[in-house]
Amino acid sequence: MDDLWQDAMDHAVAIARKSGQMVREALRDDRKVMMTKSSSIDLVTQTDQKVEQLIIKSVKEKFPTHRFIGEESVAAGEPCDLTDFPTWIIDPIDGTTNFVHAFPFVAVSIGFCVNKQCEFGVVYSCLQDQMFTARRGRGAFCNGEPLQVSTEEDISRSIIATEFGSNRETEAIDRMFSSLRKIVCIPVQGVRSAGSAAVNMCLVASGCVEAYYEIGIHVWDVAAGSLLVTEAGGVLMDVEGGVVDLMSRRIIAANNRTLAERIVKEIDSFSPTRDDAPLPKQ
Ligand code: LIP
Repeated sequence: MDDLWQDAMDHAVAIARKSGQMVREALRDDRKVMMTKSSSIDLVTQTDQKVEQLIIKSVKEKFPTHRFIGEESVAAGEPCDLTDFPTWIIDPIDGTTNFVHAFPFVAVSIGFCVNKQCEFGVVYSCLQDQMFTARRGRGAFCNGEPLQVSTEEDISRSIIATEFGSNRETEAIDRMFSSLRKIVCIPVQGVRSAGSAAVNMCLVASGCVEAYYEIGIHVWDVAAGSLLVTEAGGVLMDVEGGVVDLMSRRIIAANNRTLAERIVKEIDSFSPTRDDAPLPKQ
């Protein structure tokens, strides 16, 4: 296995840890300084922006030809196009609403793709000091300890995680809650929402949660976590059962295909505007 990307992964771990320190420090003084994006509940803070700038600046210095997809860069008008070039897919604070409320699931998420394939993923759950890492073909780890998904095959003996995002349009809400009701009434043993897609996927990789699904996420929320799940022995699937498309804003991350396919049966799906959809003409 070539070690071509090990240097990049080592940098990702180091900058994620440094970013996590910034987040913890900001919790004390400026987490309430926030703005809104697509709606009054789609939050962004100065810390989101500072962390993303720190990560991108540090990567550009070491890997000047690499490209970026960053949540706040895209929000500022940068294109969200995944090409074959080495690309860093960054969510500076996954769980921004949690950050503003000091709710303890706040993650720095860094995925790295080449030829549209994830080579490594790093998720730093910085209030819990848990560094989740995965390198394609080499397993998934938390603080250096190997991760393995749950072995449970029976969804009625499972915990399922999901989120409701920031879309409050009636059609989307109706479908999300119809899906939730059907899954709760299987019945499953529990439903959980960490408030962070990346943390939910780390919980699947760790075997604490059997599956996570969501419609409305973005590629930066799930790029790193997707490799953590598969390298821990789990599977990814589209909510309608096909191959997952990280730009589609839809995902199921599960411990095995049996549970993933069972969840597909209960989801009333819909298709948000893709992350790589052409920007509206000015
Ligand atoms: C969050 C995602 C979560 C989703 C939230 C939000 P952010 O990411 O991790 O799954 O439900 O609406 O998008 O915005 O905190 O980076």
